[in-house]
Amino acid sequence: SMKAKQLAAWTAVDQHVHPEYRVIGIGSGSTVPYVVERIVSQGAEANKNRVFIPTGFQSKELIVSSGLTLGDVDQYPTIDITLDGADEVDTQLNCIKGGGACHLREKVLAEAATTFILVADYRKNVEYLGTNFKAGVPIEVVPFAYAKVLQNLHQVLNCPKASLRMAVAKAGQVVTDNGNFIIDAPFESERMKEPYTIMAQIKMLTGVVEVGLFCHMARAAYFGNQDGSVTIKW
Ligand code: DER
Repeated sequence: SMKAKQLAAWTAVDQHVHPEYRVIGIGSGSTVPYVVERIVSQGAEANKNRVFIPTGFQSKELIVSSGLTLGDVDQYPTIDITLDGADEVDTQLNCIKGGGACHLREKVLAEAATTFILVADYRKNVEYLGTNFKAGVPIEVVPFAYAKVLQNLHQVLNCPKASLRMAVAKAGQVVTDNGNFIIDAPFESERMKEPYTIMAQIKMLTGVVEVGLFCHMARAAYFGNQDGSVTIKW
């Protein structure tokens, strides 16, 4: 719910976005706008020397519309802190990302960041991945290889339900900010208990650009709860 997202975002910003942080990565989704809202509230003085790196079109629009300075990832290959949402986060802080089809650039900024922080509502706070998020592991693939990768998932990785992500507000398939396609690959719960294994197997399939499993990357995860409390995993 909205309040829970805002709670998570504000708490994370207050605890991690220090005045000396100059280069800040901003993720995508519906929770991150509250992150930006809280950073803006730190004031013009605090933000005047900062640059904000986007993880895609939505993130870029959010930065610009909030009056914050847009930075280019080429100029800032090292980022002080990246804050982003997630589709689900397990007890080891592994997470599923890519519900919004932005996980390639999100993972680049997560890896480039000294500190990577997740913000989400209580629905994303699980013991094992796949508990609530049933759509499957998002996989960005180059168009040329999507049918081959689908076949590999069905026949080699034993994931019969893997499918090409079709668009809702557009005829045909989803196309990412990078011009690629998305495959959603639902694995049974036992295998989702070892996300690193699955991530590595998928990543090795030629034509796969990036996998929406972020393993051992986050420093902490903030979850807003319905009762107004915040749960922190680290
Ligand atoms: O796609 C992603 O990984 C985004 O971070 C997104 O899925 C987060 O979801 P939210 O809208 O609940 O913040």
